[in-house]
Amino acid sequence: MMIPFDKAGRPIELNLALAEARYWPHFLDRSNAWQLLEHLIAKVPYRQDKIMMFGRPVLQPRLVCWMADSGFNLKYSGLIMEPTPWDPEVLVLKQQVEALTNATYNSVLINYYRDGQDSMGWHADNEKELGLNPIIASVSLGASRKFCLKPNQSTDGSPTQTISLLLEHGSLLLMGPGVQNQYKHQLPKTTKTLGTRINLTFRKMLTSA
Ligand SMILES: O=C(O)CCC(=O)C(=O)O
Ligand SMILES: [Mn+2]
Repeated sequence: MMIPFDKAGRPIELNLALAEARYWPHFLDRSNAWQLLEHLIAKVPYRQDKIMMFGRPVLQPRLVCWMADSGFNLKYSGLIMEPTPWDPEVLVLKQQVEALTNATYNSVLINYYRDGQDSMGWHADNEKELGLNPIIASVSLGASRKFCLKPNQSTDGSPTQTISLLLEHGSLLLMGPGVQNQYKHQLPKTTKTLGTRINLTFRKMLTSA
């Protein structure tokens, strides 16, 4: 019998100190991934919120959609977002991610980066609603973008070093135990001319915000 997810192959271990993360460059095959990207561009109701930066309201540099089981609100950047109901293709993707990562999720934050100027600053996904040691699975579609991880503290007293990896079209990055507690991550802006990217971070909320 064919196991549908063995195409993803063996993941690359990131070998992080104090945390577990692994990366599957070919989680989705390329044509499925393009089809899914087009579907998500056309069908997902995105929003662009204003957040306070240095005391002034500014538009966030990306579009977002919070999709989750009913009743699971997300609190982020001082806003409460009520969930959009599951899109059927996102639910299929969720099941594929669950099978590969051996975990379950009840929500996903979908981020739409229109070009290299859209970005996400340093943060950890450590809201109390995610519990003590969240596992977050991140699927990337479209333009490849650099993703950075920076430890909160160095383990040997030397300055902390940022680890960068390229998140490619159709890939899956599993941020396992330790990543949200011991590291921060970001998706920096780039002056390179590149197209749209959509990233989906699947999460398991234990309670609603
Ligand atoms: O776009 C990415 O790769 C990162 C997204 C992210 O960190 C988040 O949604 O919390
Ligand atoms: Mn994050």
